[in-house]
Amino acid sequence: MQIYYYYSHYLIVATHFTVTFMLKALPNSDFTNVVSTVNMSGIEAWHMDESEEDQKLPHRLNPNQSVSLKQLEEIGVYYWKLNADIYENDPELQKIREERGYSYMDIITIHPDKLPDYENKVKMFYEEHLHLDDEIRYILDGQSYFDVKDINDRWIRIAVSKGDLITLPAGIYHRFTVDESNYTKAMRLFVGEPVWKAYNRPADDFDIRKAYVNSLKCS
Ligand code: KMT
Repeated sequence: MQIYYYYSHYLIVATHFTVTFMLKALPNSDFTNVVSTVNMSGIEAWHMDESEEDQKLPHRLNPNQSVSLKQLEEIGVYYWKLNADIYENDPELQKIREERGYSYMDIITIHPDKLPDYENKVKMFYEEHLHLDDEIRYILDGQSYFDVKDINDRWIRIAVSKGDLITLPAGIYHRFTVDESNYTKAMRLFVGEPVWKAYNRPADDFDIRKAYVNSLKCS
């Protein structure tokens, strides 16, 4: 009996050290992403249908064509799962902000009663556009969709909800919409002073667009 106790104790300790070592051996962003993958309770992405119906619907293909985290990373989209209940004092969020220089933050609540000119803003967010900087959003409550264009110019819909921190690279064509719940509260992060300007498609002549397209060719 005692020998079994020592053996199982040994196994637990050995597994702990092996996993810790494997995670620490990875570069920092990979470390965070692996941890996120382990804790992941649900970012989900899929290729969209072509229907012009209500933007707030899921727009899945039938059968569904899901898109993995790895495929998202290949087009420069990164993801972390955090504990949004402690966002005001979260060392993990703090670490990401320090490492990546996300010095600016504000909080936006997208809801008909909270956001002036709600319906027009929802339409505006849904125009296909790019930014000159990364778009970094941490979902504190509710849920919504970020759509990004893949390498073949097909829409990928990414469902985000409480605890999801997502970064979209500068130069990627994308758009945003609430779902039918009409509610998302999100932290907007930025390196330095925020620049909200969106350039609607076509914006192919921008240097940032060319750099982004080149980065895809090289990867
Ligand atoms: C913005 O800049 O306000 C947006 O991108 C809207 C979506 S925030 C979840």
